[in-house]
Amino acid sequence: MHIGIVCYPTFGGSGVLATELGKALADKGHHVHFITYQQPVRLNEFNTNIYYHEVRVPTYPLFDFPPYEIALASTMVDVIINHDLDLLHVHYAIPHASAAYMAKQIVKQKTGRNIPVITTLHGTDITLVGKDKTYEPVVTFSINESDTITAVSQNLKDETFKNFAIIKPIEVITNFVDVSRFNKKPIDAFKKVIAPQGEKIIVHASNFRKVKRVDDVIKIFSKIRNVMPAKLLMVGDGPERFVAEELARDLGVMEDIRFVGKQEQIEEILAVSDLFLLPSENESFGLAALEAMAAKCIVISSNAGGLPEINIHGKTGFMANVGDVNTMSDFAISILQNEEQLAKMKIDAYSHALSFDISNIIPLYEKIYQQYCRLDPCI
Ligand code: GMT
Repeated sequence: MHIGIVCYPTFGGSGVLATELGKALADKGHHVHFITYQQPVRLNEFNTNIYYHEVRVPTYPLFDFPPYEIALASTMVDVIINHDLDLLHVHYAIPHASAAYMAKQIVKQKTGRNIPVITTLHGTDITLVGKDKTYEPVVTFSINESDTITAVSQNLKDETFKNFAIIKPIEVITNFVDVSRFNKKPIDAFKKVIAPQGEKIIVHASNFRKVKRVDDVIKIFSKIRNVMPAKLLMVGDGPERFVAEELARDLGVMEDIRFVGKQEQIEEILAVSDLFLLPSENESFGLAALEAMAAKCIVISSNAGGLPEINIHGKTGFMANVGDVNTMSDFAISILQNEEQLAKMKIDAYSHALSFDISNIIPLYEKIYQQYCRLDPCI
């Protein structure tokens, strides 16, 4: 099939997920057309079945806010018509679902074709930004106008029905991970550089937005460091980075923390790590935590949103209420001091991640696409 994928190209979970989906579909023989304003970060290999269409947003002195949505819709129209796409799959509702609606109407008027639109809801497009009054009417309308709606967790599906007047069914298709990519042997030399005395390695990876509560990550780490030697790797970047750095200095733990910035080879870091911290205020799914589990890293997280759907308390890691840094650090200290239980939980985390392997999830999306297939066989 000829599939258009629209997503954010940055390090955010929805862009990562959409890119990995597109790559997997291309490997299966589909022609995948990415439509974004920048090359997606995980789109780093050549594949003859992958095409990339950049959305250019011309500026003009009159525009304080260049109209990205119009440029996006116009690019969608161009790609749909000139590459004869079978369908559009948009990731993250804002503004992708409404731009897709506009493109659909234009294509219909120009060619008479009804291009199917599949919208995948990812998280903050519903739980944070989307329900803001400024966006809500357009988000509700464009979700309802999608031909198929999917959400990445049961929790996100429930939140969508709670916050928006959705009149169509929503199918849950969870995030996935390519376990073979993350199940890596730790590089000893790398581990030695980070933890020269064999200290336990703790990791956090996110876009350092407020919703991630990176200050809680620092507080939990400081409590762990008070009772045992340990190192913390902070992967990613974003608005809360300076708050985290300042807090680390105030708590006197900065020398044991490395802010390593945005990393494409996150699997190398996870492979040497023992424990992943994700104390988020909200998390529709927590793709970063799933990737950690696939790398045999246990997860200590909040119990917000969809996290209980992936982090099985006492098996793959531990959970506590949002902001309860004492309980999260108590769990961390007790497991890091128990080598035998830590080793067992790492294996359990890995086994659980296997159920979210890419090979189980891609066919679920393909099944949706089949409904809109114009050819036989459908490829
Ligand atoms: O907040 C992020 O990490 C980025 C955000 C995005 O949409 O780019 O992630 C959301 O989508 C991911 C992929 O489906 C989910 O795994 C994340 O849990 C979700 N983030 C939140 O709900 C805060």
